[in-house]
Parts: sequence; C-alpha cells; structure tokens
Amino acid sequence: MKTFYSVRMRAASGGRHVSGQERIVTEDLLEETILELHRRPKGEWDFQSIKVEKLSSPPEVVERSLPLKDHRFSCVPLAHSFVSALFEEKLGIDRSLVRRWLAKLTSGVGPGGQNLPGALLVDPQTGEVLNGGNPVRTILFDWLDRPRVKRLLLQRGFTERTLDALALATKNALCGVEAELCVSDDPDYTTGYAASPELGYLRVAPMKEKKSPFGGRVYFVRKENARRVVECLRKRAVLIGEPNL
Ligand code: PML
Repeated sequence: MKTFYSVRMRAASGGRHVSGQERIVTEDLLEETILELHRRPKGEWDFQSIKVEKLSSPPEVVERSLPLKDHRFSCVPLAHSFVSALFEEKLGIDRSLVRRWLAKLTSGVGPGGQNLPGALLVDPQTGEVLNGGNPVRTILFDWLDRPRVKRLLLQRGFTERTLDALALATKNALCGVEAELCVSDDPDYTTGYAASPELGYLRVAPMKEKKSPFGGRVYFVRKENARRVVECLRKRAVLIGEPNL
C-alpha cells in the first residue's frame, strides 16, 4: 500500500498572510513538492512554514468535483444580487444575510478590517457566527493527478486559483458545508465563487472591486452540525479525480 503525505505551506510578511498552498503526495514526490511549495510565494515574505504529515491511511478518492459554472456581470452590485437571490431561492438562505456577508467579505471581515486566515462559520437559519468566531481552515485535499487537471483547467481559460478553490469547495461540500461564499484577498483577482452541493461551484465575476485588498470565506453550517463539519474539514483527507466541467 502506498504511503501518502500532506504538505502544507504558508508564508507571511509582517504578520500578514502572503501565500498558502497544500498538496497530498506519495513518497516519491515528497522532496520535489516541498521545494515547489517553498518557491511558491511570489511576493516578499519574512516567515514561511512547511508542514509535512504522514497520513495514517490513504486518502479517500472522490470521482468528480462539484460542477463548475461561470457567471460574469458588469458590476459588483449585480454579482452580489445574483448570488443572494440564488441562495434565497434555491437554498432557503435569507438574501439579506447573504448580502451582509458579501459586503463584509469585500470590506474586511476580521477585527479592525483584517482578512482572516480561514473561513467563518455562520448558521444559515439564525445568522449566528459559530465556533466562537474562530476561523476554520479546510485542509487535506488535492487532485489525484494535479498536473493533468491543471493543464485541463488552464486550457479552458480558468486559473490556478480555480484549481485550488474547486478542490477545496468540493471537499467542503463533502464535509457538510451547506453553502459557501468566497472573495479572493488578492487585489488583482476580482473573481470569487459561491458554492453548494445543489448549486455546484459558481465562479462569479466581479465579486469585488479592482485593487481591493479584502477577501475571505464564509461557510454556512447549521449549529447542530458545526462540530462534525469542522472535524471533517480538518481531518478527512480527500483526493479528487476529475473536474466536473
Ligand atoms: C476562480 O477563479 O475560480 C475563483 C477562485 C477564488 C480563489 C480565492 C483565492 O484563494 O484567492
């Protein structure tokens, strides 16, 4: 039986997040993956951590990702209206709650307007922020054959961010996240996404204004499920076979 490793890198500058990436690889790819992730951050950093963890059992293989659809709008308010109306109609999540969170994500969701190093959990029925407001990171996910899926997505005009975000959103759906909102914190990347098992992975542009440094993620999870979902996001290792394009 093959041994698998999780390799996770994060880099920061002056305490601010600069770059984060993760892979699940077999032993033969371990060294080159560590080096690849070390070289990964494009911007300056003064702190980098690379964590390598041997998985106690092989990751679960999921055949296909969430289905990917692209939605483009002429401005941010139209994009936000589309997402909030859809969440209300298809998922029963109050549109004003969705609008409020989209507004927060695009204006600094953390204390003092900081971006958070993970997602906030919000109950979709009551709007309560769960887990004591502590951000939760989804870890232990990757593509079964990352280079091939990357080529496929780039050929279709998607980006490497899509590659990572589609895998992450697919794992989230598997763990019981009912719906998710994501705004990139990269000032030059205005495409975000909204995802759920019913809706799939909806790339939405523009989710924020150009040059805005704000972004983040909100996971809608019912309070009674929060503990189980967080456990899964942190512990269940998942490899995804094909992008569902
Ligand atoms: C996409 O292009 O599919 C949206 C990706 C959002 C990525 C968020 C981030 O990690 O910056």
